[in-house]
Amino acid sequence: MGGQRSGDELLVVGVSLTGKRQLVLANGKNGNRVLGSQSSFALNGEEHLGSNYDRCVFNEEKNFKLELQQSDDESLSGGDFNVRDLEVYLVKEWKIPAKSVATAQPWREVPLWNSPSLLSLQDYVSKYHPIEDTSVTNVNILLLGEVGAGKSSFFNTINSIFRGEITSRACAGSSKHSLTTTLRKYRVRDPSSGQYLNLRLCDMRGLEESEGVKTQDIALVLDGNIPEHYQFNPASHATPKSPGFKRDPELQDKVHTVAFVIDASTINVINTAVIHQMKEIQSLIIERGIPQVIYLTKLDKICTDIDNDVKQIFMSSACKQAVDTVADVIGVPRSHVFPVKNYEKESRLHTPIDILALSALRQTLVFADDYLED
Ligand SMILES: Nc1nc2c(ncn2[C@@H]2O[C@H](COP(=O)(O)OP(=O)(O)OP(=O)(O)O)[C@@H](O)[C@H]2O)c(=O)[nH]1
Ligand SMILES: [Mg+2]
Repeated sequence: MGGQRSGDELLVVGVSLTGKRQLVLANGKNGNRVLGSQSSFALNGEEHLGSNYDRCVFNEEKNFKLELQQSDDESLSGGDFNVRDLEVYLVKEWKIPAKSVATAQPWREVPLWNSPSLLSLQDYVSKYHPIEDTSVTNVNILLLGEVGAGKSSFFNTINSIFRGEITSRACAGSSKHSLTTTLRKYRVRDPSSGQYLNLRLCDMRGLEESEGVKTQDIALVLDGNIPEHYQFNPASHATPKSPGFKRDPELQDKVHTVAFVIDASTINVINTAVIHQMKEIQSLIIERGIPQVIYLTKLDKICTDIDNDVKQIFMSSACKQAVDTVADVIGVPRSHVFPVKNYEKESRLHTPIDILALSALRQTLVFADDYLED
């Protein structure tokens, strides 16, 4: 398949898959629906090609080639294998992976990418206790963000660091709707002490336009009313009659810091409904005086230098630009935005990846203490 980028719009002119099936992607002018030989169906259910179809290679002329895998054509065609010829599909925005442009100076203080630096961060997190004179023994950090942003992967990354090997306790992957459907308050064990860390990473269903979690449910999560394992229902929010609903939550049950998890490779195309919901959620967070941070993920997808070597993150102009944009769009100080690279393709731990994730977590714990102090 091929196409040409023009301005901010990318026109995909056709697809021809080898074998019997022929697919040509349709555009949005037919209400984003395409005609198969016998039926009509929504293309991919969305206005843009999802992360399932992002194996996109650009050449110097900005022509691109999208490499589809065998499994893609089923999801593209909605399982309709009678599809032969479809119309052109218009992709509204496609971020071209930035060429490696290094800034003259690092845009933020660069950590020492070595084992002592990692050990000191690990030591801080494993010895962390919420400030005394509160009843709180564990701080609750809520991971919140769009479907597929990397919330569960961030928990897996932290858990892997302490386990000393790549782990995958939380289910992570690409899917049209949120893979995580319940509220999980994950604890992390530090094998060196045999103790659990004094924090919980709360993972939940992602935000999305149609089937996402309701803002009312998020208010209840912030206030500690919703129990662990609660199954979010996109059609209706929790009520005091919901199973396990906590009518009188204590400070220990509440969220003490919110970490918005944002996919750097899609910040320019975040669905406006999702941004609107994030703003509503922010009002709830601000009303409650809860600190907020941003974990900016998938930077390896916007800068080839970072993909090759995570240590380049603070020298990458694409990363700096992404941090500036997200701070502006979400409305938080840039110092609250933490670039991270989650474990996803790696088969062993890498010190720089660990340092980025633990630096983000360390600062989040400092903010959580600020909240508890007040
Ligand atoms: N390249 C890259 N991929 C990532 C990164 N973080 C997560 N991913 C991938 O993105 C996909 C979605 O990650 P998840 O952790 O499942 O995202 P989520 O926010 O939990 O998504 P839902 O539970 O579906 O709302 C997975 O395929 C991950 O492997 C990252 O930093 N870089
Ligand atoms: Mg998840």
